[in-house]
Order: sequence, then structure tokens, then C-alpha cells
Amino acid sequence: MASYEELMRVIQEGNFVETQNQVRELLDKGKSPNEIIQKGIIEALDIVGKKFSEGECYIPEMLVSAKASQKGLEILKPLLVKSGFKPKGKIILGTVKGDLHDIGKNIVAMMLEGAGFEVIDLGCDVAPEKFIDTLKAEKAQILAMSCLITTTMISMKNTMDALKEAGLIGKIKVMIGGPPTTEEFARKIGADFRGKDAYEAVEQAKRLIP
Ligand code: B12
Repeated sequence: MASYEELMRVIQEGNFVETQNQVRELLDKGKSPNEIIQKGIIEALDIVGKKFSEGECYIPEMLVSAKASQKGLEILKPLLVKSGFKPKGKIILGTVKGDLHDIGKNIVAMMLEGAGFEVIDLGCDVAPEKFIDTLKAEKAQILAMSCLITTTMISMKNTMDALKEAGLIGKIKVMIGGPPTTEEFARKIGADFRGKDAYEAVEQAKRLIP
């Protein structure tokens, strides 16, 4: 029987097949993709993160749980992302240099696409120059950066410095997110907005590109 508890359990076990089965069954039971992400996938990864901090699990376990989550998200993505629409605006998104965490960023991308924005996802470990080159080439309105490790927050500042040098400050809006970031940090580096989750990313994108 599918439940959020069971989904969380199989993600923690790193069981790809059962993760996909649970997601399908929860959808069949009428649960929304957003709720499955929030109450199943994100919760499970939070528990894995806590166990890692407390030395109860190690990187290989964290990795298989992350992969299982991605398997679940594969099923949910087509349900969140609409096709055949005229994009509301263009957003360049990536996890900053030095940081390989991309699950949260991928959820942000899915939600933004689902809300009608065109998202150019540069992946993870993105250097400031890559962000700048793409912003210029694509004439995007928003730059969205993600980071999960405290020590990679400096890459956000470096990217803001590079934006300044490229004369793009004021021409594009900047959103940042990821657990180590704060509103104060956003203000300090000159970003326009810090969001705590994918919903805030969407709400803010709507405000920044009216
Ligand atoms: C899965 C995971 C991994 C996987 C990543 C796989 C992948 N493809 O992403 C692997 C195993 C590879 C990994 C590696 C490491 N990890 Co790791 N990892 C995690 C874990 C368990 C979950 C992260 C996650 O996906 N969360 C779920 C997503 C959905 O949440 P999220 O990213 O926060 O995103 C949401 C919001 O933040 C927001 N958001 C995110 N981005 C953006 C952007 C914008 C613009 C906006 C508005 C919003 C927004 O919206 C998202 C959706 O709602 C966390 C623990 C945790 N609880 O976070 C540790 C954690 C992040 N990892 C940690 C560490 C230390 C590492 C390693 C350095 C370990 C090591 N010694 O090698 C390496 C780093 C490698 C590198 N250079 O990046 C630490 C970081 C500590 C710190 N603050 O510095 C954590 C917190 C674990 C811990 N408790 O110590 N990790």
C-alpha cells in the first residue's frame, strides 16, 4: 500500500523500483505531484541529511537515496511541465561552482517550467563566466542560482561580481536559493531575492517578470 511513510522508507533504502512504484500509486490515489515532492521526496532527503550529519549514514547511502529521488522525480516531471505554451520569460538557472547538488535546482526548474517560464538549466558546478556568457547569449531576464554547501556560497558572490563587471547589474534580476543562503546574504551580495523553496521561486519569478 502506497503512503508517504513508505515512499520515504524506500528512498532512504535507495530502492529505485519501489520508489517509482510508490510515486505511481500515490498519483493513482489522487495525490498531487507537488505534495508527493514535498511530503515524500524532500522529507526523505531531509532525514538522510540529518543521519549524515549525525554519522549514521555515509556518502554512498546519501548518493543512492538521491538517485532514488531522481527516479521518482522522472515520473512527476511530465505532470508538472506544460508543453506548447508561449514562455512568460527566460530564466538561466544553475548550481554554483564547486557544488554538485542538483535535486533542489531540478525541482525549481520543473516548477518554473510548469508555471510557464522558459528555463535554461546549466546544471551544477557552474562557473561565473558560464552564467554571464549564457545570460548575454540568451537575453534572459532572470538569473537563478542554487547552492547547498556553505563554502560554495562564495561562488554566488563571485558571480554577482562578474555580473557587475559585465555591466548586467540592473538589467537582469537575480534570485538565489538553497539552505545555507539567507535574505541577509542575498542583500549583501546584491541579489534581488532569496527563496526558501520552489514555490517561492515561482512566485518571485512572476513578480520579477510581470
Ligand atoms: C543528496 C545529497 C547529496 C548528494 C547530491 C546528489 C545530487 N545529485 O544532488 C551527494 C551524495 C552527491 C552529496 C555530496 C556531498 N554532500 Co550532500 N547532501 C545531500 C542531502 C542529503 C540532500 C540534498 C537535497 O537534494 N535536498 C532536497 C532538495 C529538494 O532540497 P534543496 O536542495 O534544499 O532545494 C529546495 C530549496 O532549498 C529551494 N532551492 C534550491 N535551490 C534554489 C534556487 C533558487 C533560485 C530558489 C529560489 C530556491 C532554491 O527549493 C528546493 C525545492 O523546494 C543534503 C542534506 C539536506 N537535508 O539537504 C546533504 C548536504 C547538502 N550535503 C552536504 C555535504 C557536506 C556534502 C559533501 C561535501 C560530502 C563530502 N564530504 O563529500 C558532498 C559535496 C560534493 C559537492 N562538491 O557538491 C552537507 C552540506 C553542509 C553545508 N551546509 O555545508 C549536507 C547539508 C548534509 C549534512 N547535513 O551535512 N550530497
